[in-house]
Amino acid sequence: MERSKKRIALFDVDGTLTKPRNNIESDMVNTLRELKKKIYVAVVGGSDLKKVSEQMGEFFPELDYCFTENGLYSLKEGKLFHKMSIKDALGEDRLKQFINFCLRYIADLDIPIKRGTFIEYRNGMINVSPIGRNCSQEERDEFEKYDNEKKIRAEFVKTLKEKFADFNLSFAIGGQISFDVYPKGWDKTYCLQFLDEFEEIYFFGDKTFEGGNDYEIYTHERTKGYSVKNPQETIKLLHELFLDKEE
Ligand code: M1P
Repeated sequence: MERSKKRIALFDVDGTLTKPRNNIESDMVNTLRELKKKIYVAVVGGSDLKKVSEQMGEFFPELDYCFTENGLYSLKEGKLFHKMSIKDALGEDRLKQFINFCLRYIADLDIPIKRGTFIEYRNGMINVSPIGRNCSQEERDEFEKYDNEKKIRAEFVKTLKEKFADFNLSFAIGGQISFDVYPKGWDKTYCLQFLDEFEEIYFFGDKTFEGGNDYEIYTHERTKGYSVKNPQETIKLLHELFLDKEE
């Protein structure tokens, strides 16, 4: 049966479809397959294509839309159709000033451990990690706990907001060990411009609190926002909203 363009379900990835930075599990794949028989299915993640495609695993080719880096690198039915660059928006000089400042700030940070890849440059955003992105899963879990208590990332973001107030940047703490930086307006709502044809957009995310990277899209007038705590809660909600309903 032809699906109508009336409804689309749009999901955050980490904490919503998968455990943070983990791959999708088979119960979620099966649920999304059932859902796709009824409505369109898309994801919007802060991460880049490599990470989102790894995490979505066997369901990745089945996505109707895949908005990586908040939609700054967007695919429809597996094909790239839109790309935006932070380098062009900010200019090399400002970009360099910003990166240099972050590296100095991290060098002076006294935290229990540091690893490598403190700055990850992506198409549409910069990802900054005080511990370094190539820490192990155990080290990332430890950092998250430490950061919850010491607010290392929140302090860092506060400093950057003051120092670079005229750069027109947004900051989002979306995961466990890092935060994302991009021009204002390039948050997850950016992807909504590509979904004009849908009457109803159901958004599911876990970081829906103010300051979380799902907040803007969760509260946006174009979406019906649902806040979840983990993938199991997402599955439960999908049953209540779509799968267990006779249509
Ligand atoms: O999808 C949420 C976030 O996932 C990762 O965060 P972290 O590595 O800190 O757990 C990053 O890819 C980040 O960009 C993204 O927003």
